[in-house]
Amino acid sequence: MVDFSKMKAAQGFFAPQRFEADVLDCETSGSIPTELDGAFVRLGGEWYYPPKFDNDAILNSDGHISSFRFKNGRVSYKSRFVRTPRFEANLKAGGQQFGYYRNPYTDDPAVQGLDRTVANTTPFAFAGRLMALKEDGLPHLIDPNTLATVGRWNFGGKYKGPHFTAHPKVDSDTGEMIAYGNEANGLAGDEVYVATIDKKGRVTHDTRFTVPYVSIMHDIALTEKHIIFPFAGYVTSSERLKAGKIHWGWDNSKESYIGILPRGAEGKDIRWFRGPLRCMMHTFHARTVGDKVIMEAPFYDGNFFPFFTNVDNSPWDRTKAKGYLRRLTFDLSSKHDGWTEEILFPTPIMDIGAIDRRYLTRDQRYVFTGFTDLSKPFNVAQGGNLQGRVTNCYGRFDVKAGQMVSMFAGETHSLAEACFIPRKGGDEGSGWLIGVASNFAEMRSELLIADAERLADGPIGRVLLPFRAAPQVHGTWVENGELPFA
Ligand code: V55
Ligand code: FE
Repeated sequence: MVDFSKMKAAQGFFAPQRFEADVLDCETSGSIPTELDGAFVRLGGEWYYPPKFDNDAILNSDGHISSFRFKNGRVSYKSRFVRTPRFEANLKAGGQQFGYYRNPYTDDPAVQGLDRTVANTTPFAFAGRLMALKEDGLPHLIDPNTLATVGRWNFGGKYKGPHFTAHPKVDSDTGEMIAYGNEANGLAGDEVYVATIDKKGRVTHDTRFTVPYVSIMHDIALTEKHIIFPFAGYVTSSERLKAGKIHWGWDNSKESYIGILPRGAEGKDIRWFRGPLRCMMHTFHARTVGDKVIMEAPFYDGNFFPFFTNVDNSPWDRTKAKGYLRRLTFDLSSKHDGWTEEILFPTPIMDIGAIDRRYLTRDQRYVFTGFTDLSKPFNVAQGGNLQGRVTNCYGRFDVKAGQMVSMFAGETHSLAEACFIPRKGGDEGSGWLIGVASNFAEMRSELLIADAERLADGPIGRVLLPFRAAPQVHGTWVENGELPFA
């Protein structure tokens, strides 16, 4: 029996949809650039069965992968559930057998020992393969044309960690990937596994290090010379998990840590820097300049996730869940174990966004992300009572000049993560910015396309879906040829 009636989040725009979609030639408005030949692949979570616990993290919902395939000015849309061992086991049993986010002690006995990952975070194309990633499991390979799940992939047995990050980084000059996984020595374990993988998909180096305390280590930054590992605030332990709690809690008494590991070095060579508590989830980019490492990242003031509750039982503080574009500078020639920090823009931003990945390990000028422009209208009569709570704009932030140019999505719209598509042969930031908007007035989704150098002109085209698109955590543009599209 499938019964969503007791689930709090089962109503409204983000109510679970259990179907898999195919739209062969989508309705569009404006113009769809004919230069675009590839696919915008998105991944997110959708509950196929309701969670066992109503206060579980949305991050525990089933992976659902979708793709907007662009060719000759036409677009087709497709979406499929990621058929993880967990999804298949639930489908066979006809219900949710898995408990809280990353806590196997809360699972039904029938599924003890089964891979728990839902593969719901990042789609990633690398070495001719499309992978669905989540930080508590191995990659799942996906057929780029059918979106069928092929199976788990550990780089031919050469990637030796049990977990693979949702945010591997690819060196824009060498094509080499850096991937890692935390809790590599078991549940709530303090070891991180790091691997270097060449552009053909061969693991060429790996190592391990231990962390000052076990925390979410969701993203890293990569320079020509260094790997930067930020973490802060979230905590876990065997005791906590055995007590049947959700994997992470937030501890306001902790400091932030950022580890810097020279590329190709052994884990013991990691150098830890310490700073005031922040919620450090995603990064934009970083560079090494002489003895300095400089990173730009959208860090929050405090706990971003209300479902990872504070360990001191204090209520979640919405005012601290604000992200700012920050620049952190580390001086490797100094013995000082802190960093300097500046906020580059006064406007709070979404902590996910895009850069021109062709220049990932170089000095960069532009960061693209969503934010809420409170001066723009929201149509409450048509879109509901959401004013001030929608991501109504994309911005291009010039981190050198401190300038921002923005694009308004519409008066009943809220945007998911922005994706940058480079123009072939173009300079940094030359290309298109695309992303999916929820249109609350019409209860359906639109894909917006803008010229990344002319955001203020607004979208040049839209792809109109006749339903609410599958949810998205992250998305990626994959050029035809990078993967063998039909
Ligand atoms: C994040 C997302 C996750 C997860 C842990 O955005 C952290 C951060 C969608 O899954 O499992
Ligand atoms: Fe992420």
